[in-house]
Amino acid sequence: MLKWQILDQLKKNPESYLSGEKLSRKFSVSRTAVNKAIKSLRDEGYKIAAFTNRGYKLISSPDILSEYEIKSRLSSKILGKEIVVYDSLPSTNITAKQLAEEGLPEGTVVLAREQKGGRGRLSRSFYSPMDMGVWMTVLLRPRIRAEEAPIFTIMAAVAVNNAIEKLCGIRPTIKWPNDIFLDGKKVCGILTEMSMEAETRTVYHIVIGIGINVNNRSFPEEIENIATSLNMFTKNPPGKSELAAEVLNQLDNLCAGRYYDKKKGDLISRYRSDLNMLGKKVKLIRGSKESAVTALDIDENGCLIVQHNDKSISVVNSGEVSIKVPGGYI
Ligand code: BT5
Repeated sequence: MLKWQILDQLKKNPESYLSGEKLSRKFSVSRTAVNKAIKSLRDEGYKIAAFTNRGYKLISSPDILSEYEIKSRLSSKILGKEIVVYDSLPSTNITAKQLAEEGLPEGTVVLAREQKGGRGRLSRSFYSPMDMGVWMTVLLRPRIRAEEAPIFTIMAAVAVNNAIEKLCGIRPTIKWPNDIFLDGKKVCGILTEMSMEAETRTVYHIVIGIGINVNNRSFPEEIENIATSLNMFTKNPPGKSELAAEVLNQLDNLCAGRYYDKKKGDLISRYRSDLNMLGKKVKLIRGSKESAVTALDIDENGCLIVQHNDKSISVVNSGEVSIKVPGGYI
């Protein structure tokens, strides 16, 4: 598309002006077509200066989720083959599952500027307001059995931490299995869902939903004490497309080599060192059952090893854990 070709040129020449005439010759289009493309870029929020006799210069790019801004930063092999960005969706996980059923390829990524029905686990909701964060879902089609699927949540958590560390200079911690924390508050949640064949428990597809708060200034009352956002930790939070692309690059890197097999040891030790709960008393919530246990370690599949009050030890592969803090649990 002409406007993206022109934007490429403007980005490649940040210091100089590019004349309309030069651009029209380069892409063999009319001057009117160049003007139209510039107008369309401006409508999308790109600030482009224009000086008679000198031409155009890109002053700034908008902080929006866009296919162009993400793709131009990707170095991935599998992820981002197809990128679909919506203005508003009920949930990127729901749309990704529909696209998976329609046969879209592995590596498809669905993003939305806002989600009206963002989902957490166990039908909980995930607050995803317009242009405040990265709300995205990755579609994968690994040949694995359902029991192996939780490793994808672990990969996503490490990928998010790697990306935030690279772009913001701070490394968050992880609350097993799927929450990313900064300074004791949740900055990101991950929801991995799958479709499988009931008989053989072979996975058809997996969708990994990742929600990262980036620009939030406030949260609804019910989560204001437990939620946080990247802009509360750095004066210059990354652009949302930049962050989305870095998470995809990191996740792709962890997925590479028939998914996780080759690098599983590294992945688990990285995840373990990011966990914020080992050695601590945690509340284990499984269905309607709750018990106080000590989180000891995680095993090679990412399952949590806990010690009960009677000193017996068990391995937890599902359910949920709350961390005990003074005065309660988070
Ligand atoms: C999660 O569930 O944290 C998984 C969230 C996954 C969100 C992504 S966004 C893209 C994709 N599309 C979707 O529809 N979902 C995924 P869970 O561990 O169950 O936590 C849910 C709880 O987190 C809620 O009950 C709130 O207490 C809290 N919460 C809700 N919105 C939040 C936010 N924006 N930031 C921090 N905490 C939040």
